[in-house]
Amino acid sequence: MFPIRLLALAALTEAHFVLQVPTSLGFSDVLEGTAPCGSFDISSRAGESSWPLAGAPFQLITTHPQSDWQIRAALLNDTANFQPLVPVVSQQGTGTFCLPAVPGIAAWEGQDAVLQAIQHSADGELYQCAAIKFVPGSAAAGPQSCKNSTNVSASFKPGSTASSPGNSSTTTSHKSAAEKSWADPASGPLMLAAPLLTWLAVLY
Ligand SMILES: [Cu+2]
Repeated sequence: MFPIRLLALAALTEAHFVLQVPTSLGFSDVLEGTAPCGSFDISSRAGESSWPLAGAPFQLITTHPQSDWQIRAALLNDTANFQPLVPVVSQQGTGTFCLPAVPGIAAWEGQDAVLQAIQHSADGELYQCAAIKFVPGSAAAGPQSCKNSTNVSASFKPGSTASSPGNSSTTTSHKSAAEKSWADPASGPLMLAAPLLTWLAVLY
């Protein structure tokens, strides 16, 4: 009995996070720290989701009590160039964490893209991806399950402007990509301002 119990405990401890919406390219407990997609093939189109430019739900389960999140996207034909969809999210609490309407990138409408979720956790950086395609139209309705667990809270990190949250060696490259994005009027901070205000209301 004891070894089985120990195994279960270990599995829970190592679960890190599991992307639920959109459909993940895959989840591997052991290899979730492997960039850019937790060891899964970034070019896979398995489970491709349509992503309305006005927003789509983003939902996961986390086992870490404190994390910073990056939610980014890249074109399938340019996967070295991830762009932030939202500023860095600072999140507390374990369980379900959901953002009901993460906006898309208008300039990429109709093109194959890859969503990437990065969890900056006590275990280091963890990754999952999803095949998505930005489509026109109003925000998609979130699933019933899109509700933060009672002990889960989140806020945008002040001054993060959707770049990298910290002090890792990759900050510089992320930042240059982000700055390019913000310089583009089509996806600049003014365009994001309205959805972000909506979100803050939902998050609190
Ligand atoms: Cu973990």
